[in-house]
Amino acid sequence: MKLNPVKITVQPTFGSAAVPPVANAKVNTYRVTSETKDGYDVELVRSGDAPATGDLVVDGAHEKVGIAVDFLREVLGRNSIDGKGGVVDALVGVTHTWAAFGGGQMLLGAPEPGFKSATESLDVIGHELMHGVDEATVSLTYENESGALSESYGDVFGEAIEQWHEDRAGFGTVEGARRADWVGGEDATTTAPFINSLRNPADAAGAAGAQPAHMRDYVTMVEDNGGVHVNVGIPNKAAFEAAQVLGTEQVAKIWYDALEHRLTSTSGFSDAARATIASAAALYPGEQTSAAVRDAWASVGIQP
Ligand SMILES: [Ca+2]
Ligand SMILES: [Zn+2]
Repeated sequence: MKLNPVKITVQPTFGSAAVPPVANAKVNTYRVTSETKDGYDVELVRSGDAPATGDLVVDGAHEKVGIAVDFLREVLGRNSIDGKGGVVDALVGVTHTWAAFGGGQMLLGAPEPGFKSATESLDVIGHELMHGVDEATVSLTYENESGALSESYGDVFGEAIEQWHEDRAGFGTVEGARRADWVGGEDATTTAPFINSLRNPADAAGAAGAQPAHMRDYVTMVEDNGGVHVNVGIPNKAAFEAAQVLGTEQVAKIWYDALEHRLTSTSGFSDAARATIASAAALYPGEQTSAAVRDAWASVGIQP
Protein backbone atom coordinates (compact mmCIF):
# COMPACT_ATOMS: atom_id res chain seq x y z
CA MET A 1 0.00 0.00 0.00
CA LYS A 2 1.13 3.42 -0.82
CA LEU A 3 0.47 5.23 2.40
CA ASN A 4 3.35 6.41 4.51
CA PRO A 5 6.07 4.16 3.10
CA VAL A 6 8.63 5.86 5.31
CA LYS A 7 8.54 7.90 8.44
CA ILE A 8 9.39 11.42 7.47
CA THR A 9 10.77 14.08 9.72
CA VAL A 10 10.31 17.64 8.59
CA GLN A 11 11.95 20.49 10.43
CA PRO A 12 9.16 23.04 10.41
CA THR A 13 9.93 26.67 9.82
CA PHE A 14 7.10 27.55 12.17
CA GLY A 15 6.23 26.14 15.54
CA SER A 16 2.88 24.76 16.55
CA ALA A 17 4.35 24.41 20.04
CA ALA A 18 4.23 28.19 20.31
CA VAL A 19 0.46 28.18 19.80
CA PRO A 20 -1.43 27.65 23.04
CA PRO A 21 -3.76 24.63 23.15
CA VAL A 22 -7.46 25.31 22.70
CA ALA A 23 -10.49 23.43 23.99
CA ASN A 24 -11.48 22.20 20.56
CA ALA A 25 -8.26 21.58 18.73
CA LYS A 26 -8.03 23.51 15.54
CA VAL A 27 -6.36 22.80 12.24
CA ASN A 28 -3.96 25.12 10.48
CA THR A 29 -3.37 24.37 6.82
CA TYR A 30 -0.19 25.62 5.19
CA ARG A 31 0.96 25.66 1.61
CA VAL A 32 4.57 24.86 0.87
CA THR A 33 6.16 27.84 -0.88
CA SER A 34 9.70 26.50 -1.16
CA GLU A 35 11.82 23.63 -0.04
CA THR A 36 14.82 24.33 2.18
CA LYS A 37 17.59 22.04 3.27
CA ASP A 38 15.92 21.66 6.67
CA GLY A 39 12.35 21.26 5.47
CA TYR A 40 9.85 23.66 3.99
CA ASP A 41 8.96 27.31 3.93
CA VAL A 42 5.20 27.61 4.19
CA GLU A 43 2.38 30.11 4.21
CA LEU A 44 -0.75 29.78 6.32
CA VAL A 45 -3.65 29.39 3.90
CA ARG A 46 -6.57 28.40 6.16
CA SER A 47 -6.88 28.46 9.92
CA GLY A 48 -9.46 26.98 12.27
CA ASP A 49 -13.03 27.94 11.45
CA ALA A 50 -12.09 30.24 8.57
CA PRO A 51 -14.36 29.86 5.53
CA ALA A 52 -13.46 27.83 2.47
CA THR A 53 -10.77 29.30 0.25
CA GLY A 54 -12.09 27.88 -3.01
CA ASP A 55 -8.84 25.97 -3.53
CA LEU A 56 -9.92 22.32 -3.59
CA VAL A 57 -6.61 21.01 -2.32
CA VAL A 58 -6.42 23.45 0.59
CA ASP A 59 -10.06 23.00 1.51
CA GLY A 60 -9.95 19.22 1.06
CA ALA A 61 -7.00 18.95 3.41
CA HIS A 62 -8.32 21.40 5.96
CA GLU A 63 -11.82 19.98 6.15
CA LYS A 64 -10.85 16.31 6.16
CA VAL A 65 -8.21 16.77 8.82
CA GLY A 66 -10.86 18.68 10.77
CA ILE A 67 -13.32 15.78 10.45
CA ALA A 68 -10.66 13.36 11.69
CA VAL A 69 -9.83 15.58 14.66
CA ASP A 70 -13.57 15.86 15.44
CA PHE A 71 -13.78 12.07 15.37
CA LEU A 72 -10.96 11.79 17.89
CA ARG A 73 -12.78 14.10 20.26
CA GLU A 74 -16.38 13.02 19.78
CA VAL A 75 -15.94 9.27 19.43
CA LEU A 76 -12.73 8.52 21.30
CA GLY A 77 -12.71 11.38 23.79
CA ARG A 78 -9.23 12.35 22.66
CA ASN A 79 -8.47 16.05 22.40
CA SER A 80 -6.44 16.30 19.21
CA ILE A 81 -3.56 14.14 18.04
CA ASP A 82 -1.43 14.86 21.08
CA GLY A 83 -4.31 14.42 23.52
CA LYS A 84 -3.74 17.95 24.81
CA GLY A 85 -5.69 20.01 22.32
CA GLY A 86 -2.64 20.83 20.25
CA VAL A 87 -3.12 22.57 16.93
CA VAL A 88 -2.84 20.15 14.02
CA ASP A 89 -0.72 21.36 11.13
CA ALA A 90 -1.51 20.15 7.62
CA LEU A 91 0.91 20.92 4.80
CA VAL A 92 -0.15 20.80 1.16
CA GLY A 93 2.24 20.95 -1.76
CA VAL A 94 4.78 18.67 -0.10
CA THR A 95 7.24 17.30 -2.66
CA HIS A 96 8.64 14.12 -1.14
CA THR A 97 5.46 12.20 -0.40
CA TRP A 98 1.93 11.62 -1.59
CA ALA A 99 0.49 11.36 1.91
CA ALA A 100 2.25 10.82 5.20
CA PHE A 101 2.40 11.89 8.80
CA GLY A 102 5.78 12.94 10.05
CA GLY A 103 7.41 15.32 12.45
CA GLY A 104 4.02 15.98 14.04
CA GLN A 105 2.47 17.16 10.78
CA MET A 106 0.10 15.94 8.12
CA LEU A 107 2.04 15.98 4.85
CA LEU A 108 0.15 16.01 1.57
CA GLY A 109 1.75 16.03 -1.85
CA ALA A 110 0.76 16.23 -5.49
CA PRO A 111 -1.20 13.69 -7.53
CA GLU A 112 0.88 10.80 -8.84
CA PRO A 113 0.29 8.34 -11.68
CA GLY A 114 -2.75 6.32 -10.63
CA PHE A 115 -3.61 8.67 -7.78
CA LYS A 116 -5.46 11.93 -7.41
CA SER A 117 -4.55 14.27 -4.61
CA ALA A 118 -4.87 12.53 -1.26
CA THR A 119 -6.83 15.57 -0.12
CA GLU A 120 -9.82 14.02 -1.90
CA SER A 121 -9.81 10.98 0.34
CA LEU A 122 -11.09 11.02 3.92
CA ASP A 123 -9.93 7.49 4.67
CA VAL A 124 -6.39 8.29 3.51
CA ILE A 125 -6.30 11.44 5.65
CA GLY A 126 -7.74 9.49 8.58
CA HIS A 127 -5.10 6.80 8.06
CA GLU A 128 -2.28 9.34 8.22
CA LEU A 129 -3.77 11.15 11.20
CA MET A 130 -3.88 7.88 13.09
CA HIS A 131 -0.13 7.52 12.55
CA GLY A 132 0.07 10.75 14.52
CA VAL A 133 -1.99 9.30 17.35
CA ASP A 134 0.21 6.19 17.30
CA GLU A 135 3.32 8.39 17.50
CA ALA A 136 1.81 10.31 20.42
CA THR A 137 0.88 7.17 22.37
CA VAL A 138 2.64 3.84 21.84
CA SER A 139 4.83 4.71 18.87
CA LEU A 140 4.71 1.22 17.42
CA THR A 141 8.09 0.28 15.97
CA TYR A 142 7.71 0.62 12.22
CA GLU A 143 8.85 -2.83 11.16
CA ASN A 144 7.54 -6.40 11.04
CA GLU A 145 4.44 -7.15 13.14
CA SER A 146 4.48 -3.94 15.18
CA GLY A 147 4.85 -1.93 11.98
CA ALA A 148 2.00 -3.83 10.34
CA LEU A 149 -0.07 -3.04 13.43
CA SER A 150 0.75 0.65 12.98
CA GLU A 151 -0.44 0.39 9.40
CA SER A 152 -3.55 -1.45 10.51
CA TYR A 153 -4.43 1.25 13.03
CA GLY A 154 -4.24 3.66 10.11
CA ASP A 155 -6.43 1.54 7.86
CA VAL A 156 -9.02 0.65 10.51
CA PHE A 157 -9.41 4.24 11.70
CA GLY A 158 -9.37 5.60 8.17
CA GLU A 159 -12.46 3.48 7.55
CA ALA A 160 -14.00 4.25 10.95
CA ILE A 161 -13.64 8.00 10.42
CA GLU A 162 -15.11 7.71 6.94
CA GLN A 163 -18.05 5.64 8.19
CA TRP A 164 -18.69 8.04 11.06
CA HIS A 165 -18.74 10.97 8.69
CA GLU A 166 -20.72 9.42 5.83
CA ASP A 167 -23.14 7.16 7.73
CA ARG A 168 -23.57 8.55 11.23
CA ALA A 169 -26.73 6.52 11.80
CA GLY A 170 -24.98 3.31 10.82
CA PHE A 171 -21.75 3.90 12.65
CA GLY A 172 -22.90 2.28 15.89
CA THR A 173 -24.75 -0.58 14.26
CA VAL A 174 -23.90 -3.95 12.76
CA GLU A 175 -25.95 -3.01 9.68
CA GLY A 176 -23.78 0.05 9.19
CA ALA A 177 -20.61 -1.99 9.44
CA ARG A 178 -22.02 -4.44 6.90
CA ARG A 179 -22.89 -1.80 4.33
CA ALA A 180 -19.62 0.18 4.72
CA ASP A 181 -17.05 -0.08 1.93
CA TRP A 182 -14.07 -1.29 4.03
CA VAL A 183 -11.70 -0.39 1.22
CA GLY A 184 -9.06 2.29 1.51
CA GLY A 185 -8.28 5.09 -0.90
CA GLU A 186 -11.28 4.57 -3.21
CA ASP A 187 -11.70 8.34 -3.62
CA ALA A 188 -8.05 8.87 -4.53
CA THR A 189 -7.32 6.18 -7.12
CA THR A 190 -7.68 6.71 -10.87
CA THR A 191 -6.89 3.28 -12.32
CA ALA A 192 -7.43 0.76 -9.52
CA PRO A 193 -10.81 0.85 -7.73
CA PHE A 194 -9.09 1.28 -4.34
CA ILE A 195 -5.72 0.82 -2.65
CA ASN A 196 -6.50 -1.89 -0.14
CA SER A 197 -9.39 -3.89 1.25
CA LEU A 198 -9.98 -4.78 4.88
CA ARG A 199 -12.83 -7.04 3.82
CA ASN A 200 -10.74 -9.01 1.29
CA PRO A 201 -7.05 -8.19 1.82
CA ALA A 202 -6.09 -10.29 -1.22
CA ASP A 203 -7.75 -7.63 -3.40
CA ALA A 204 -5.19 -4.97 -2.44
CA ALA A 205 -4.11 -2.94 -5.45
CA GLY A 206 -1.46 -0.83 -3.76
CA ALA A 207 2.26 -0.88 -4.50
CA ALA A 208 2.83 -3.74 -2.06
CA GLY A 209 0.36 -6.01 -3.86
CA ALA A 210 -1.99 -8.64 -2.44
CA GLN A 211 -2.14 -8.88 1.32
CA PRO A 212 -2.58 -12.01 3.44
CA ALA A 213 -5.73 -12.35 5.51
CA HIS A 214 -4.54 -15.17 7.79
CA MET A 215 -1.44 -15.78 9.86
CA ARG A 216 -0.61 -18.95 7.91
CA ASP A 217 0.06 -16.67 4.92
CA TYR A 218 2.26 -14.16 6.81
CA VAL A 219 4.98 -12.93 4.47
CA THR A 220 8.51 -12.78 5.85
CA MET A 221 10.39 -10.16 3.84
CA VAL A 222 13.05 -7.50 4.18
CA GLU A 223 11.52 -4.86 1.93
CA ASP A 224 8.82 -2.49 3.13
CA ASN A 225 10.18 -2.57 6.70
CA GLY A 226 9.39 -6.27 6.89
CA GLY A 227 6.18 -6.09 4.89
CA VAL A 228 4.26 -3.58 6.99
CA HIS A 229 1.99 -2.78 4.02
CA VAL A 230 1.63 -6.50 3.26
CA ASN A 231 0.97 -8.24 6.58
CA VAL A 232 -1.32 -5.38 7.61
CA GLY A 233 -4.02 -7.45 5.91
CA ILE A 234 -4.07 -9.87 8.84
CA PRO A 235 -4.97 -7.45 11.67
CA ASN A 236 -7.16 -5.50 9.22
CA LYS A 237 -9.23 -8.59 8.56
CA ALA A 238 -9.55 -9.23 12.30
CA ALA A 239 -10.89 -5.71 12.87
CA PHE A 240 -13.26 -6.07 9.93
CA GLU A 241 -14.62 -9.37 11.29
CA ALA A 242 -15.06 -7.88 14.76
CA ALA A 243 -17.00 -4.95 13.27
CA GLN A 244 -19.35 -7.33 11.47
CA VAL A 245 -20.45 -8.57 14.89
CA LEU A 246 -20.06 -5.48 17.09
CA GLY A 247 -20.43 -2.54 14.73
CA THR A 248 -17.65 -0.15 13.83
CA GLU A 249 -18.11 2.22 16.77
CA GLN A 250 -17.37 -0.45 19.38
CA VAL A 251 -14.38 -1.71 17.40
CA ALA A 252 -13.00 1.82 17.17
CA LYS A 253 -13.38 2.37 20.91
CA ILE A 254 -11.88 -1.02 21.77
CA TRP A 255 -8.93 -0.70 19.38
CA TYR A 256 -8.23 2.82 20.60
CA ASP A 257 -8.35 1.77 24.28
CA ALA A 258 -5.81 -0.94 23.47
CA LEU A 259 -3.54 1.59 21.78
CA GLU A 260 -3.85 4.10 24.58
CA HIS A 261 -3.51 1.75 27.54
CA ARG A 262 -2.25 -1.70 26.64
CA LEU A 263 0.08 -1.93 23.66
CA THR A 264 3.81 -1.27 23.73
CA SER A 265 6.11 -0.18 20.93
CA THR A 266 7.15 -3.76 20.22
CA SER A 267 3.69 -5.33 20.36
CA GLY A 268 2.89 -7.95 17.73
CA PHE A 269 -0.36 -9.46 16.53
CA SER A 270 -0.86 -11.77 19.54
CA ASP A 271 -0.28 -8.81 21.85
CA ALA A 272 -2.87 -6.84 19.91
CA ALA A 273 -5.33 -9.70 20.26
CA ARG A 274 -4.71 -9.87 24.01
CA ALA A 275 -4.95 -6.09 24.36
CA THR A 276 -8.17 -5.69 22.38
CA ILE A 277 -9.82 -8.60 24.21
CA ALA A 278 -8.90 -6.94 27.52
CA SER A 279 -10.12 -3.55 26.30
CA ALA A 280 -13.39 -5.09 25.14
CA ALA A 281 -13.90 -6.65 28.57
CA ALA A 282 -13.11 -3.35 30.30
CA LEU A 283 -15.36 -1.21 28.11
CA TYR A 284 -18.23 -3.63 27.60
CA PRO A 285 -18.87 -5.83 30.63
CA GLY A 286 -20.17 -9.31 29.97
CA GLU A 287 -18.53 -12.03 27.95
CA GLN A 288 -20.12 -11.30 24.63
CA THR A 289 -18.03 -8.43 23.36
CA SER A 290 -14.64 -9.77 24.37
CA ALA A 291 -15.62 -13.17 22.97
CA ALA A 292 -16.45 -11.54 19.63
CA VAL A 293 -13.04 -9.88 19.57
CA ARG A 294 -11.35 -13.16 20.47
CA ASP A 295 -13.24 -14.94 17.68
CA ALA A 296 -12.27 -12.25 15.16
CA TRP A 297 -8.57 -12.71 15.90
CA ALA A 298 -8.96 -16.50 15.89
CA SER A 299 -10.51 -16.26 12.43
CA VAL A 300 -7.21 -14.87 11.11
CA GLY A 301 -5.13 -17.44 13.00
CA ILE A 302 -4.08 -15.24 15.93
CA GLN A 303 -4.36 -16.56 19.47
CA PRO A 304 -4.00 -14.13 22.38
CA1 LIG B 1 -13.07 3.72 2.34
ZN1 LIG C 1 0.44 4.23 6.87
